[in-house]
Amino acid sequence: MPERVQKAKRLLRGLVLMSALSSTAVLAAPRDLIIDTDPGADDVVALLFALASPEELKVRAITTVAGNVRLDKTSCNARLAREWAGREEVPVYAGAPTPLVRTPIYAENIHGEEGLPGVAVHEPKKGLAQGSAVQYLIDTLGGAEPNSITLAMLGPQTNLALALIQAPQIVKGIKEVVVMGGAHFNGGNITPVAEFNLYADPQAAEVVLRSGVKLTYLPLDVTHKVLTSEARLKQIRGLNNHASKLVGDILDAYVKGDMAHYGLPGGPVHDASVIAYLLKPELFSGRQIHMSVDSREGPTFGQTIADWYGTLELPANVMWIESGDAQGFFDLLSERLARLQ
Ligand SMILES: [Ca+2]
Repeated sequence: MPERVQKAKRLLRGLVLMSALSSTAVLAAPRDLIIDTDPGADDVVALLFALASPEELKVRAITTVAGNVRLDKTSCNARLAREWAGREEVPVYAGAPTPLVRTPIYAENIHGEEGLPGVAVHEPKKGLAQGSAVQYLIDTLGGAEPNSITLAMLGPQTNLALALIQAPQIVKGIKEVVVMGGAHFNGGNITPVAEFNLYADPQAAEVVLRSGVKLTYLPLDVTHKVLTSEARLKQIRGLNNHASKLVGDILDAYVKGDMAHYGLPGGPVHDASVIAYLLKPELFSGRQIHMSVDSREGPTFGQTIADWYGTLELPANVMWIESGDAQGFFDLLSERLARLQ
């Protein structure tokens, strides 16, 4: 090969390397994130997971909503998670105490009276931020650079729906919305066909869906494949810090009901999958599909209609995640929990 060709090839390789390095540098900037949540056992695990990952996730705020338990309790548990993570600089804003239209429902049978099974709940040292979560979303998303802020939706989508109804222009500040919710192949967990977060406020999910924002759904289809096991719980407990003891105690109590009800060998940690997806999307796989939500009264209230096979020939409006690497998830969760006190 002539020397000048070799020289040109070396130069080209250098340029490719430089461009790869510069794109890595761009990717390495932490993602601006707002976590909207209704803690909830799995929400608390998700919050600890996210707050232990500051290199990738810049958690701007935690916004709370009624869901698993009443709003005062979800707001207390969100502040507890923040305290346990040693991240009290992250503000917690309380949001909607009731769904948009339907009568409120809670899941105290799963998450306990306080919304947090297996551990003692106390009043956290630091209080709530002033103002409502809905106003915070309007102000923050409205004032943000275009496509700059990600929302992790870990409960009913009431807060974001209210913000979008009051100020539809805020959609431009949103980079993407990643939802734990819905069910298709798996079937539901609150009715035979509906998953709790969508059933608790289907009209809110419809508002978010109609806004045209980039949406990813992590439904029960995937969370029921990412299950605890004795070895995985031992892996977490083996970290031997306060956070891992808390997560071990919470999960021990939380997974029992699901294991018995579904006959599963372990329990799902639903909301934490959203954080794992944001940190390491390669652990998951899915498809761009068309999805709608049934908000009519009746036996299919709250069901997500996920057109996995493209039967309706409608444009795709969500990324629907269908499977995940369970051991990869627990390895990542353990690695992050190890960083906490
Ligand atoms: Ca939740």
